[in-house]
Amino acid sequence: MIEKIVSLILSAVLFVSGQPIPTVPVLPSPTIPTQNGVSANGWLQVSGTQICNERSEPLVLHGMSTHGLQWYGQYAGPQAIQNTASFGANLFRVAMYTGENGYIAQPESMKAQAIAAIDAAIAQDMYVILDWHILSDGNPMTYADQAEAFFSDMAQRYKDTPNVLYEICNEPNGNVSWQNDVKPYAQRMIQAIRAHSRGLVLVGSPTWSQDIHLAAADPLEGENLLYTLHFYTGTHGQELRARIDDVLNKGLPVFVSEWGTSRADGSGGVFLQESAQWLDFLQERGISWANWSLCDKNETSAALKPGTPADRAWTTDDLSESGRFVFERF
Ligand code: IDC
Repeated sequence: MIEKIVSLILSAVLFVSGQPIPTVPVLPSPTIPTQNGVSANGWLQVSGTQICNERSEPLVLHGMSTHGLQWYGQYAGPQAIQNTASFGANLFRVAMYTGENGYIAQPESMKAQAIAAIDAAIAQDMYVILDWHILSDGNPMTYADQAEAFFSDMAQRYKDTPNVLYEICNEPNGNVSWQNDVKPYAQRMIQAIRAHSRGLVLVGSPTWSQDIHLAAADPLEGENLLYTLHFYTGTHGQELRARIDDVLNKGLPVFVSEWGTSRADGSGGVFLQESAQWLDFLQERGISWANWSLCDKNETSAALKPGTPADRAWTTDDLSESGRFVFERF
């Protein structure tokens, strides 16, 4: 599309100026409008605090997170993922809840759903985060054995696939410590994943993945690790942004694997001015992000209007206020 426009402008200019019109090749429109997909960038690596592509060029990932697969799995299907890619996203996050009738209650079907979603994102040339979505089970150690078996299996399955990023614990919360719970848990998962894959590993922290300063004071050993910071623009602001700058200065790579335009409970607002301020901040620092969430639930953080079908293409008319704002920023 861009090539076509450039070529048309060029032709017009040359026509008016009376010079011969060179033939500028018009490339066929790619199925995926994003120029920042996996085929163009390959395996990701962390260099300093920045994600880089295979050629060590900085790369920023932008996209959507699903809601819980067990509730809104239809929006993790091939058509919904293709729709998201067609708006320009190069990232998709597959939120597989552990509690709340998720993986722990039904491991086989949840795993099958996660694999189907990952494969659909791969088909769209997207990077895709596999998110072990702990929430009501606040301490990742609670299901560490299941997590270890799961990540070992998935890292083996996708060992030759540069698309997949591993988010090992969505949001530790409650009575949980970095040093005694999250860090040792992360060490176990990193070992399990690294036995097969060099893909990026995203690590959470206590207080719903806000305590990156604790990780910065006592970081993990290893390569291609990033630390997640989650925020909701109706609740979190300057204090958390200052915290990000603080840890970046200490050399800690940060990935915003979940943020919302609402309050932290997923409702209220939407807070678009605050959201713009946040996204500008992230952009200036080259920080990647995924927005919560791709579903039609009647809550302001949902990107789709209630009743939006998952099995057809979407126009901006199908997007909620939040969805219009976020998709515009891809
Ligand atoms: C919220 C959903 C809401 C659901 C609730 C409990 O938006 O519909 O009822 O979970 O499952 C998070 C979590 C994310 C939350 C989201 C908004 O990672 O699961 O989703 N949030 O509350 N952390 C901070 C906010």
